[in-house]
Amino acid sequence: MAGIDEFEAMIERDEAAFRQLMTYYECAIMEIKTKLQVFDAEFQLRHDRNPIESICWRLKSPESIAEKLQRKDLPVSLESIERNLFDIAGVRVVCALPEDAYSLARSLVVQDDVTLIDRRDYIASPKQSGYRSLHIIVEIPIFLEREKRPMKVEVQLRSIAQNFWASLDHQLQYKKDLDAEEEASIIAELKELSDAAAALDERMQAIRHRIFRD
Ligand code: 0O2
Repeated sequence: MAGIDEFEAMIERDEAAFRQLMTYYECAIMEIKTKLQVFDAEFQLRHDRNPIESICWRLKSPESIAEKLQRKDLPVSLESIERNLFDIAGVRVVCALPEDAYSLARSLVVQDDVTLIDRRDYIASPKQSGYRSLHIIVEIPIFLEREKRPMKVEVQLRSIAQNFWASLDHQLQYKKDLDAEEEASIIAELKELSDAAAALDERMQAIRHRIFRD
């Protein structure tokens, strides 16, 4: 694949600079994680419960970066990665319920060192597959020895039920040896299960409001 070869050649030429850029993204992830952990601790103090179930993160793999540059017909360079791809640094926040996803996203974007770049609400408007999640792209500065550098991070926020669904759906994407009919039937069933998970979330949310009277 020409795009992958070009990407590999670019990394070989500029390995130190590529590693440095990835480290900067990792630093931005650390900043976001710390902010989320602070919200969680503060929420526990004020409301006696934790909105965050778990936080995980990843740096986009070189293969996935190369594939996306090629798919979008973008130049293969470090500048192009930084300018055009906003999901190199990814943080996934699994919240108890969907309303926690919204409230955590709000808390994050109102911070004065965080800038909202993009917001995709796949909870309000699920994807065709049934995928539900709130995605925000934020820019946050990292403080290096000699400079302050704004970096972009994609934060995906979703409920436990939405995450359960997305994890199983993700496994299907690696299973490409299914025959077409079986695959279509699984996709249709997954879509139904996504709606069932959304109904479960709604009922759980209603129960929470009854318990906490909020
Ligand atoms: P990874 O980890 O990045 O290799 P864009 O080109 O930006 O408009 P993009 O990047 O596909 O489109 O953005 P989108 O669709 O808003 O979000 C992409 C990410 O959301 C995916 O990352 C998944 O993590 C998640 N996602 C989107 N749709 C689905 C889905 O139908 N099922 C599941 N399980 N996850 C989904 P990447 O790029 O696949 O992975």
